[in-house]
Amino acid sequence: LSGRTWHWRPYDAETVRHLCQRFALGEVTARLLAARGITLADTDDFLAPKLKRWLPEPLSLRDMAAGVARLVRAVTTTERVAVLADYDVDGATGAALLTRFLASVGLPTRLYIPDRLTEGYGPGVGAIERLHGEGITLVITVDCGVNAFAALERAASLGLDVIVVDHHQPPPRLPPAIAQINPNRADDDSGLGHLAAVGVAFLLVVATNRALREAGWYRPPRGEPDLRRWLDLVALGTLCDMVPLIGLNRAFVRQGLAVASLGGNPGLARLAERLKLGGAMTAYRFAFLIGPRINAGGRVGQADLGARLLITDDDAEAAALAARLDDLNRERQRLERQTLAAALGGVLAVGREAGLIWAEGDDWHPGVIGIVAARLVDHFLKPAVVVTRRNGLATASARSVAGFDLGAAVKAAANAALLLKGGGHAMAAGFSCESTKLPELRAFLEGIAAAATPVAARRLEIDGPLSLAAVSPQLAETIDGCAPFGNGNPEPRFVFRSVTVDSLASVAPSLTRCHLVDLNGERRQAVLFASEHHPLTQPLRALGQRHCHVAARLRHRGANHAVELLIDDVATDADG
Ligand SMILES: [Mn+2]
Repeated sequence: LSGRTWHWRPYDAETVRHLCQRFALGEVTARLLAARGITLADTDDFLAPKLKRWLPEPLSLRDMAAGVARLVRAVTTTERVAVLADYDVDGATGAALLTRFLASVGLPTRLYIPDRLTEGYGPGVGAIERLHGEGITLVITVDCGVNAFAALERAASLGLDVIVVDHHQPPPRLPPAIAQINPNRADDDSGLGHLAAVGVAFLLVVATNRALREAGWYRPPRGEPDLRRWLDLVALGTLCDMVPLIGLNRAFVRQGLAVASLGGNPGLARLAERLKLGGAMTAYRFAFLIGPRINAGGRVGQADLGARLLITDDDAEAAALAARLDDLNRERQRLERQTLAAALGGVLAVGREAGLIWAEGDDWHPGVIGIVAARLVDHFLKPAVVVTRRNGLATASARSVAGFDLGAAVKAAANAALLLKGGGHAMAAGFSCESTKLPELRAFLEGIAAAATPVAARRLEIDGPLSLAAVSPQLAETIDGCAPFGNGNPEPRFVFRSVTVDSLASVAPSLTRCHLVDLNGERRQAVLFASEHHPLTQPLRALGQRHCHVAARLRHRGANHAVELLIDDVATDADG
């Protein structure tokens, strides 16, 4: 009913049979593994990813050796060091990891998180001059810096050393730095391009720790820190940055979630408490409940709150910061709802024939337009641009679907002199321009979108049919064995055939609850997250007692581990 087509994830029946026999797996699990390309030889590493097995030699990253040598010198001579990071979760966790590690080896550091609204993204010339003025002699940038020509050239001219720890796509020529540690450098052959910045930062920590040990830094009474206790930070940043959950990332997340469940980080513990998250930490909780609160400060409040929450060891401060971030997140949600409603209203008023969704308004909060663009993509399954206008200036955030290279389109617009500045990658981009240029710019981008054929957003991948009777806490636990899910390891989705939808109730603005009932009278709780305007909401209500097929994922609910179904799409026989 949403306009998407359903596709079975293909798998090899022979592999499924072997997996069942060799590993005593249930048929459903074996099917999931086979559909994800996991072979017999990989199965152990997949089901129980060990850090020891996946952790590479950190020095295999280009420039790692130079960065480690410089950092060791800073530690052993107690230099004044600053950690500068983006406010988002990857940046905040990377900054917290480096800050905690350096503090544990005796080096206090200065935290600097630029305000995206006033300073822009990454290190600016102003930040570099300020840190230099404070007597800082070494800056480590995390999750930013690879493109910061002006700032890094200024630092070089001031004699301020910089180590860049990043994973963003680098330009052909790199700005000057003591070390540019980035697995996505063209000349880096570590094969670690899937890491988030916090993952790269962890490798810097591993290598620096080893170098300090070899330099005799840990002679008593000074002890060596246990790096594993900070894997909670690595897992959080990795999950929230939406990098593929494969190889080392999988090991980081699995081990990090186990560490997080012990509650050793006061900030994370207080935040989980505030959200009433009892029990073990899960990938879902990190990605969708904790993560948005960590970066809420950067979106609508004060940029460094998230990083400070992750750094503090003071329980009272942790509780205060957790409360503040939770409040800011509520404010962000309110702004997001308001902006989404206004944007949807505008889009629906003009119809939806174009190959690109365009929404613009005055004084929409720049901190939420990216999220609103992502919601519009979910809704219309087309690339979306959300523009906020203020004082003759327009700022935009855009999200795409597979098959349409948004970054390239924005670059083309910049080359056509339509933008003041702009950049991004295939799936997400941002730009600013003069408001008077908007009509021309819109026509320009719609022209490019019309020529493209975005297809993937219209596909819904399905792992297979399942009966309602099979939906149980035991099955959910089995599926959790294949977690964490995300990019590169899609969460299992099943089809429940010939069911009716019963006791439908709208319980919140974007939340509908119901029961699915099959021909045998088996019932299960289900939930649909979709606003009133979502293409599924009205048709679902109009179904009545007619049979339909439901595509859904399993979700634990509450502390009692009941299982409910998260509805992704519904088809009737009329859909063919
Ligand atoms: Mn990142």
